[in-house]
Amino acid sequence: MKSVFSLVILALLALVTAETHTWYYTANWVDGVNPDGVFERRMIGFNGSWPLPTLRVKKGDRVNFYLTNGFDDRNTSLHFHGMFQRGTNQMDGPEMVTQCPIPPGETMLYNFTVDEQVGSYWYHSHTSGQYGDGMRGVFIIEEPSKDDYPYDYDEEVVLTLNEHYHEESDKLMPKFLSRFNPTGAELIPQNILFNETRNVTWKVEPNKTYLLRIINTGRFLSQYVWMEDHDMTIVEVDGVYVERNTTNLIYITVAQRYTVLVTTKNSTDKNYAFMHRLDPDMLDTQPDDLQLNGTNTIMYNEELGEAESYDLTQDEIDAYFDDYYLVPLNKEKLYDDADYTVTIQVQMDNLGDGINYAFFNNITYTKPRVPTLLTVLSAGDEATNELVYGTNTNTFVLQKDDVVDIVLNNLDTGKHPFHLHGHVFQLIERHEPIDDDEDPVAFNASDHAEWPEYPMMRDTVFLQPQSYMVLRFKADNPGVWLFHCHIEWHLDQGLAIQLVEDPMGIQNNATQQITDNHKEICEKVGVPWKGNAAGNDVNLLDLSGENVQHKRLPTGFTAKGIVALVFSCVAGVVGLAAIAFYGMHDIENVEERVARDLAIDLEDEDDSAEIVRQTSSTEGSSTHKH
Ligand SMILES: *[C@@H]1O[C@H](CO)[C@@H](O)[C@H](O)[C@H]1NC(C)=O
Ligand SMILES: *[C@@H]1O[C@H](CO)[C@@H](O)[C@H](O)[C@H]1NC(C)=O
Ligand SMILES: *[C@@H]1O[C@H](CO)[C@@H](O)[C@H](O)[C@H]1NC(C)=O
Ligand SMILES: *[C@@H]1O[C@H](CO)[C@@H](O)[C@H](O)[C@H]1NC(C)=O
Ligand SMILES: *[C@@H]1O[C@H](CO)[C@@H](O)[C@H](O)[C@H]1NC(C)=O
Ligand SMILES: *[C@@H]1O[C@H](CO)[C@@H](O)[C@H](O)[C@H]1NC(C)=O
Ligand SMILES: *[C@@H]1O[C@H](CO)[C@@H](O)[C@H](O)[C@H]1NC(C)=O
Ligand SMILES: *[C@@H]1O[C@H](CO)[C@@H](O)[C@H](O)[C@H]1NC(C)=O
Ligand SMILES: *[C@@H]1O[C@H](CO)[C@@H](O)[C@H](O)[C@H]1NC(C)=O
Ligand SMILES: *[C@@H]1O[C@H](CO)[C@@H](O)[C@H](O)[C@H]1NC(C)=O
Ligand SMILES: *[C@@H]1O[C@H](CO)[C@@H](O)[C@H](O)[C@H]1NC(C)=O
Ligand SMILES: *[C@@H]1O[C@H](CO)[C@@H](O)[C@H](O)[C@H]1NC(C)=O
Ligand SMILES: [Cu+2]
Repeated sequence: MKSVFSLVILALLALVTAETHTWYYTANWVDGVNPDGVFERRMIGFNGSWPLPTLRVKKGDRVNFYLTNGFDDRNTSLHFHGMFQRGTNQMDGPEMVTQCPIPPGETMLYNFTVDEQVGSYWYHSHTSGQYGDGMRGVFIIEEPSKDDYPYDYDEEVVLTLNEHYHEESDKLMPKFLSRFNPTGAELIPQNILFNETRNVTWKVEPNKTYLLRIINTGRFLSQYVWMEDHDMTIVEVDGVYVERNTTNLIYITVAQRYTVLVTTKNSTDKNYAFMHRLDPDMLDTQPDDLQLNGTNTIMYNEELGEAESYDLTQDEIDAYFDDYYLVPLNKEKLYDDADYTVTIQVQMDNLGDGINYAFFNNITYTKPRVPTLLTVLSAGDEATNELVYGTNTNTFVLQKDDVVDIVLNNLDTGKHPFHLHGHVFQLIERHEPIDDDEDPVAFNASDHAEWPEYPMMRDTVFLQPQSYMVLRFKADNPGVWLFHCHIEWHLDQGLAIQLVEDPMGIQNNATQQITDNHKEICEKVGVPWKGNAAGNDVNLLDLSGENVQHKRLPTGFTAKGIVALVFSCVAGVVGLAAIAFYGMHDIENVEERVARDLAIDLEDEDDSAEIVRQTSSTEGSSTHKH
């Protein structure tokens, strides 16, 4: 009796203290920003300022975020990265997955609660290229009081990491997704950013413990993070508290968060370097003028000036902390064996338009004509039939409360950071990287490693080159959740699948119904809010008119054909400087890469190879290097 009474009191208290945070912001360009101190450009800000504000809420609060599209020439959207959005799937953000894009002049209300989560998160546009242009910010969910935090600390500090391009995404993306870039070489950034700028001074006091929230809000590159003569104790990853584990070096992919405790020295007789470095293995080429390292100062004493940079050897870098070994503080056990397994292989390949795409199995994610959540809501009993979601959206329907394994086999030679919306998952196995000159290794269910008793959990995790990993989660959150590579280049190449979790549970829930505000946005932007992936709401099984990927290359049309074509076109039309600009410095290497991507034997066709070499030898540009 007494305990029931106190529970009621507690519930009432929670109601009393839960706050609604109402924010109104207009997204638009901000002119004359100079994040890296060497190049002025415009960035996407809120209400005329950039960088974007850090939003803070407490567990149990409600968020009412009114986003107005202030651009005159583009749609937008907003994703709160890592939020479960339980019962509020349409507030998740990705356009054509859970919502219609917001057209210029319109306002969308993102209305959700944060009942179950705490920790470091972030928010960003989920419309191509926009977050790389600056539309990104930090979102912190605090415990109701600092005493509820499981670890002691004195002060909390936020730190975002990023890479930076001098050009806008509107210029970059067409160059990347182009037949003139047949190997899909990602464009190279011009700089590395620390807290959205460079050469930062972090003023600290001696003998204090700082809770440092490190968030990679980049669009492409992982970063190494280390400090001169200071350790970092990891206590939280992607909003999941972990048992403390101390390291001197963190490897953080885009979209990941590491919250660490740093205890300062007792004396103020020295300042120390705070270093970070872009992962060079993810770059196709490394221009001489690209600074991989950023040097910042842990400032104990202003009179002593900035710290000198502090290097690690390659061996030390290679010994970065592997997040696989972290243990969730709540000791969540390995879930039961999977009820359902999604096995997907990652592959990069060219389609008939000559462009290099990314595939899960043989499908490159192609947007449906109706946002998938709105198809769920309007498809009646057919919502459980994968067909209504289209043949090119890579959609999997999951049963309520199933334990699901995602097995990822990587046929590509690159690392990829994968993110699941609406969940954290257990990383139950991750195989080491396989060298370029060996064959990719795939997961074998009847011959797997021993799985941990308490697997590490988070929402973004990297997959090693030509290797595999297995993720496990519970389908306990009805909604449509995107699972994708968080490298913007690769998402735009189509490296995504959609998980439709418990479609009938979505349909039958009052809180999941389309809001009037959302319906109006769809009408204004001209996207139907009902029907199958082809927009057909009469015959749900008729998908004629759906968006589909380009046709495959005709047989006989070879990689070297593309390369020869590309180089003669580029040389003729744009000039050879453009080749270097596109990142294809080493022409013979390009040829090999295309051949490998297309599984073609180079020995057979010497003529087109000759064309390629001749083209390359006429080149005299100083940016070309071997
Ligand atoms: C942003 O601008 C809008 C109007 O342009 C204003 O109503 C709103 O209060 C501003 N938001 C903040 C947080 O200042
Ligand atoms: C950082 O330092 C570099 C090299 O000294 C300088 O060129 C750049 O302008 C600085 N950037 C900022 C934002 O202070
Ligand atoms: C906004 O989205 C709609 C629907 O996908 C599309 O037709 C329109 O071209 C987009 N607007 C812009 C400016 O890109
Ligand atoms: C609707 O969704 C919420 C959040 O997931 C859940 O708590 C509630 O039980 C659901 N209602 C029904 C009728 O399924
Ligand atoms: C936000 O959602 C809650 C729950 O569905 C609803 O009661 C409230 O009216 C919504 N807020 C606004 C401003 O629409
Ligand atoms: C990063 O920027 C935020 C917001 O301006 C600031 O509160 C924080 O102290 C900065 N972090 C570091 C390490 O300087
Ligand atoms: C460090 O701080 C602790 C309390 O937080 C205090 O007891 C101790 O004397 C301090 N030591 C120095 C060297 O300042
Ligand atoms: C600072 O001094 C305290 C005792 O006063 C000691 O416990 C702590 O280890 C010292 N910290 C460092 C970084 O030396
Ligand atoms: C920066 O990074 C590179 C790794 O490519 C390394 O060789 C170099 O010495 C680093 N340090 C500094 C201070 O530039
Ligand atoms: C800490 O990490 C190491 C690997 O770096 C691992 O062996 C150890 O089990 C971890 N301990 C905890 C408590 O997370
Ligand atoms: C993928 O392959 C399957 C079977 O091999 C085939 O049915 C399907 O049409 C292919 N899809 C695409 C988009 O090529
Ligand atoms: C998977 O492992 C089993 C057991 O070791 C083995 O018999 C089988 O050949 C393996 N399959 C593949 C495709 O390697
Ligand atoms: Cu990727």
